[in-house]
Amino acid sequence: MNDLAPPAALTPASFKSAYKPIWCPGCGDFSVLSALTKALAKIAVPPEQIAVVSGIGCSSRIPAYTTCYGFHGVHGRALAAATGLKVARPDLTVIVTGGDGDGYSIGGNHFLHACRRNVDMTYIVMDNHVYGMTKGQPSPTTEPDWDSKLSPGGTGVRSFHPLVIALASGANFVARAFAGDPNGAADIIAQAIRHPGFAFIEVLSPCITFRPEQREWKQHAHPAPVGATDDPARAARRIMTDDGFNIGVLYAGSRRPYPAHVGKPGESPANLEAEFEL
Ligand SMILES: Cc1ncc(C[n+]2csc(CCOP(=O)(O)OP(=O)(O)O)c2C)c(N)n1
Ligand code: SF4
Repeated sequence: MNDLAPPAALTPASFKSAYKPIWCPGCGDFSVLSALTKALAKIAVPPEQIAVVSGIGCSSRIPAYTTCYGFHGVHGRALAAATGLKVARPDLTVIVTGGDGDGYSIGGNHFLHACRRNVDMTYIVMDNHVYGMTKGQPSPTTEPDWDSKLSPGGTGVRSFHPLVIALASGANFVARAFAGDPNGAADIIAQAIRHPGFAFIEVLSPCITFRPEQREWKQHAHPAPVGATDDPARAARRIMTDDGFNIGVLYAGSRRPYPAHVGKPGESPANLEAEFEL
């Protein structure tokens, strides 16, 4: 008789590592980690079949706090690393996590092209409209009139609109979530992982240390009044004209993920390498 125990059912705890997060008490990223582990339990893919890739920033610490394979890379390059990983190992579920500084400043160009390429992965950005890790510099999503020690009188620079830029660049799934609702965020993350192609989730995740006023987001966040559309023009109009706090899946498209030819049964990185040998 085989005395091997059947595999244990996956729960959120199955995806939490033994490392204790070092975020400031009350940081929104705690809830995003909780939402992510709930979502992974929902999709029921074991940790060894998942890779979590990040750049640099408070939010980019997430891979270490999971039991999945992790890659904590260099600032702004998470999507490039994740794209290579997914193309070489299409069998893995690839999730990218990071902040607005990492993803929209130094990594901004990679963001555009990751949307455009539409490789099957999920990108979760914890947007707190500030560089938390380096002590409060304005980021691309900072409001132009945010007055702080490091930006007296505000930057005066127009904010970047990640959702509409993702849509215009070709992302196949676009959603907004709120860290203050980890169950709702978990549902959205699970839907994003299941959706083929590049799925982008902008999570409003307060930095209570450098943007304590973001505690008020709890009063503003509300479910989007209508469900997701598959019409990019309609989605763009809704996203451009909403109040910035519509929570839910806003666009779900049907573009074919890249690359269609790699990852067919029998295809391997060794075969690809052979093609380039002189
Ligand atoms: C090449 C490079 N430039 C700058 C930095 C400094 N740096 C580290 S994290 C960071 C910004 C992080 O902001 P964000 O991605 O919004 O993450 P948060 O800390 O707010 O979660 C910067 C500028 C770096 N590590 N590497
Ligand atoms: S500085 Fe801000 S983003 Fe970083 S851990 Fe603290 S509250 Fe979170």
